[in-house]
Amino acid sequence: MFSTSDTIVAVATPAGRGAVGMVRISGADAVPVIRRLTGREAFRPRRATLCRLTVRGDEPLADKVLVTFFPGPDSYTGEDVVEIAGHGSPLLLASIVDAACDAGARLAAPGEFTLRSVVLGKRDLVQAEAVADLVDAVTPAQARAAFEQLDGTLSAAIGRLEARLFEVRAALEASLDFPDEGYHFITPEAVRQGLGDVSTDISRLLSTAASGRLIREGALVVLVGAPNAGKSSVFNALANAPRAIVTPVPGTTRDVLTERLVLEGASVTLVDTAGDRVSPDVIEQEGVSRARQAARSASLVLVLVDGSRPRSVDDDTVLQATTNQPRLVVVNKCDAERQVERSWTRDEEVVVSARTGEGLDRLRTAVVQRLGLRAAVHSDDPLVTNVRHIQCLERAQAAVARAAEAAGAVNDTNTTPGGVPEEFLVADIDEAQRCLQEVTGARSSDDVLAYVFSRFCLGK
Ligand SMILES: Nc1nc2c(ncn2[C@@H]2O[C@H](COP(=O)(O)OP(=O)(O)O)[C@@H](O)[C@H]2O)c(=O)[nH]1
Ligand SMILES: [Mg+2]
Repeated sequence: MFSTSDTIVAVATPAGRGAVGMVRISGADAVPVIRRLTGREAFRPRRATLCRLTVRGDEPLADKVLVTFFPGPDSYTGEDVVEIAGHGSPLLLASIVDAACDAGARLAAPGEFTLRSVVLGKRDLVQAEAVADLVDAVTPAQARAAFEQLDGTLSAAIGRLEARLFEVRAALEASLDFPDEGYHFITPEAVRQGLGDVSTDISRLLSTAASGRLIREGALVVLVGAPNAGKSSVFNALANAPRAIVTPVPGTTRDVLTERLVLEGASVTLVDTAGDRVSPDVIEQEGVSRARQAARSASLVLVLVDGSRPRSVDDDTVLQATTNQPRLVVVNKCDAERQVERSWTRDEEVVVSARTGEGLDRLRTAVVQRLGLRAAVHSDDPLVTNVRHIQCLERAQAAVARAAEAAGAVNDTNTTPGGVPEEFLVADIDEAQRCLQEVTGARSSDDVLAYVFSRFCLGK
């Protein structure tokens, strides 16, 4: 499935027309293929050469193209790579790919260039995934997180954890190898210490993971509240556009509206919903049910309350429904005299006026704070953003915890008969190491690789 013995080709620029388009070829036959397409013998490394492409030696294929040859191993994939830049016509680029296939290459699968770079040791799996994240990044925070991972800071942190586990395990195995001497290469106390350190470090990495994931995937922030609380007005004010219809008639909003915002460099999808109330209107009922559904999948719920009126049954219903969710209570209409009692929710409140704009900056800050985005962006530890990495780290953490528990059973003066706890310990440490190695791809199955590279674009 992951053969690197053949030569692959694909269009590397986005689908559609553009000023310039690029075809990339990688593999042992990259040079023979380009020779056949140009009739030219030699290409200077890393220099653009103006060429004319022909098919089977005579028929002109393209106007003029720039060919750049990157000899392996100093190329993106680690193999010989040839890049052909031409006019960005999809038709032209497709015919260059066809001609390259006729000349001995085959069509690349999505992500196959990057996959080869991993197989050939140019980058690890975390860095390969960061390449895809960087391509997908639409906010500065996403790009920064991807850059950092591409730089290898997360890989290095995981490498250090793994090295620490290796140390402990090697000493334990040495002790197991010489049971009769009764000699121990490591004291149970040192084992517990080592495992404790690793556990603390994994916890630190995981502590910003939820927010890191929000940075990578974007956060969903849903406005809920009684009808007429001013959800649509706040939505419009934060979106800086009159997207939602605002009227004094309760039950105006029936659909779920979304708007993408960038808050402190992070991507937030803001959702306006129908006000929660019992209504005989079937359209409004559907709106209310969609609102509840949106609220359930939210990273953060903004519960809007009309501050210019006494609290209502509808307010209570919404607060009741969102008690177990990350939420912020927003008291709107502070330009009018306050009627709603203070601190009846026990939640911290953000007081705003959608009409005058008062408090909206505070609301933005509170949202970013509540989502943990600022802490994540400014954390000194490498940011874990990828759900695959999070899962591997959690499994590693569990295995370390099991090992630590077994270490507690190893007596200081003597191992229990047969040294059983030590063997269990070694197995758990091995499992933890495996999980860490799965993150960076030092040890990974075809399934993991297939999963990772399935989300890449063609030509990357
Ligand atoms: N005085 C005042 N009225 C507001 C404010 N925000 C919204 N409103 C009014 O409250 C009514 C309901 O607003 P709307 O945004 O449609 O509420 P929704 O039903 O929660 O979406 C409209 O008449 C708005 O003009 C505010 O900050 N101050
Ligand atoms: Mg509305």
